[in-house]
Amino acid sequence: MECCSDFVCMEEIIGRCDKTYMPYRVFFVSKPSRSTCPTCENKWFTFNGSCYLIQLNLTTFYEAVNICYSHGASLVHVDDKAENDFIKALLRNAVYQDYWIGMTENRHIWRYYDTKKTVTFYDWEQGEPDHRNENEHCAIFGNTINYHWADVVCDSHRMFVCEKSISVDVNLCVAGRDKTSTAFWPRLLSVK
Ligand SMILES: [Ca+2]
Repeated sequence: MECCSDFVCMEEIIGRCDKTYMPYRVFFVSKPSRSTCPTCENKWFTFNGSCYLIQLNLTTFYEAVNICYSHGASLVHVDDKAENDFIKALLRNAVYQDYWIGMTENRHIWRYYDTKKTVTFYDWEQGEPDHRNENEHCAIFGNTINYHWADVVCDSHRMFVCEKSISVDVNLCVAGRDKTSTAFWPRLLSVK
């Protein structure tokens, strides 16, 4: 279950979001799973505040960037081990191929392509990045290396994953998604 961005997930099983209103403390409880708050669109996977779309077309790095952009998303960022594990699990269940990661290298420093921020988490395959011929400025999850990372030529063709934040209309969230089903409307459990 995903709570709205400014809500805190209290209980995954029953689907409870909590928000502290000053001076009131209000709990909203609604139907477990998808209807509690908006989650990702159809075909997008949800994880920790982001939505992920696996793209099964083979494109260059820059084509992949543009296609993600057209979806209001970025080529995937991998911020930590948990996110890396999540994405690798997705890829193992997708097509057996390499997938772009949204970062590029310059003078052996890796930065996210869109934000230009230095990358802090890596999952390189042993011996990677090898900067072969000083011509490998992009990175992939490699299918032959159990989806560890490798640097490759940006003009090569790979599949890719787009990522965007879950965008939330808080009013929609409070009202619940199933507006026609009053049984699942949020209930005010306690005020003050
Ligand atoms: Ca390499």
